[in-house]
Amino acid sequence: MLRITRPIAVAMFLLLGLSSLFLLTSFTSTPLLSVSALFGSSSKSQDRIPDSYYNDFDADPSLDPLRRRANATLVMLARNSDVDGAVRSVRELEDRFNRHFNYPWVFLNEEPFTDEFKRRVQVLTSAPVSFGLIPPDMWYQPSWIDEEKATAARLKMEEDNIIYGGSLSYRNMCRFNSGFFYRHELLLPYKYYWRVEPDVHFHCDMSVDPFLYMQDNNKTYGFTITMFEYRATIPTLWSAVREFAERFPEYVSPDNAMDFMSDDGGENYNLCHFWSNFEIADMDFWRGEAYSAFFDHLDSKGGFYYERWGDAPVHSIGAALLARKDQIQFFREVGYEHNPYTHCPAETDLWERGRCSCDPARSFDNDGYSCSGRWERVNGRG
Ligand SMILES: Nc1nc2c(ncn2[C@@H]2O[C@H](COP(=O)(O)OP(=O)(O)OP(=O)(O)O)[C@@H](O)[C@H]2O)c(=O)[nH]1
Ligand SMILES: [Mg+2]
Repeated sequence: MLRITRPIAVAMFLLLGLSSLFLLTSFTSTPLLSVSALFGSSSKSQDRIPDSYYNDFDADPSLDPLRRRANATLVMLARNSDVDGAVRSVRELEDRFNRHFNYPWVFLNEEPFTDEFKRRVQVLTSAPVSFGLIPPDMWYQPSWIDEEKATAARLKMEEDNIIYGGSLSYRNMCRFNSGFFYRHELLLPYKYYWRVEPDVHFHCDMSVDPFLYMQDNNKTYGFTITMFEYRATIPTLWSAVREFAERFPEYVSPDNAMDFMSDDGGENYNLCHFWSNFEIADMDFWRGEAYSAFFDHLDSKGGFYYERWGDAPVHSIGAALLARKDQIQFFREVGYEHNPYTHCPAETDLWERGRCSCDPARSFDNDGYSCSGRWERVNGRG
């Protein structure tokens, strides 16, 4: 007689569990969550930028001018009135990173930049700097939006005290960042970008070229801070995403990161997103067929104006759905602050190597409102 010993019983239980999980996920109508994404196996150190990417600027402050460079730019969207904050951000990123690497800067605005803005920014860097005007059709509310409905939505959100709920220009900005900046003529020559906002802080030396790391490792999207979105700004976003996935299953990536954004196989959004005021990403991904179809689908719903869809959840869901999870990079090495939150490297060697001015104990990663613990978990770390 076959006796079922305890280890055999456990193994059978696990096998049965796994196969029913497979059956369950393979019969959901929307293939948002790929089964293999559930089984991440990487260790905590696996996503760190390898030592070979670090430069020793103490030993040799100048980089070989013939060194490998990526096709990349730093980009900032700003108003003329943002000039002081823009100057502070550029100064810090130049000091911490770009004075060694000399990547170009692109500044964009829907109004012409003043001579004062240009002068104050240009003096900060020896890298090429260009200033672009955003064409009106990339910025302003499209004519097919029902203005009465949009106005009513803004008034209601303002009444409900939703941050930027009553602002039209904020909505223009979110739609532009979601679907247009990478099509601006000044950005078309470049593949990778680092998004920088006025008044942010870079707390650590960056002696690595993050663009080369992205390029060599086929990365699509890099972030430092991740958190929950305000549900009231995106009431119908997830249903539009689901509709997209049902209509265009061919664009949904295998091994995607949907388990980071949904706790129930894609049924509902858990509101986690990458905070897009910092992004290092591949514009060819945004320009590609899949994300273009995704943006057009979302845009056609009018949610940028009838609600207040942010570029953060739109980029994040786009990247999580249409790229593989291993193409999304947590830049744990970068000390970054956008009021009121800071990401500070938790790993002592990274913090020391970067001569970071932030306090790891106060890193937003430790906050209950952060999704970074969840990111580590779905990647099999912690
Ligand atoms: N040219 C232009 N840039 C804008 C406009 N509104 C926002 N921006 C820029 O778009 C980016 C995001 O705007 P922010 O006002 O910082 O929005 P936020 O980060 O969600 O909110 P804050 O907490 O206020 O920083 C920043 O780079 C701003 O400079 C605008 O109307 N015109
Ligand atoms: Mg900001």
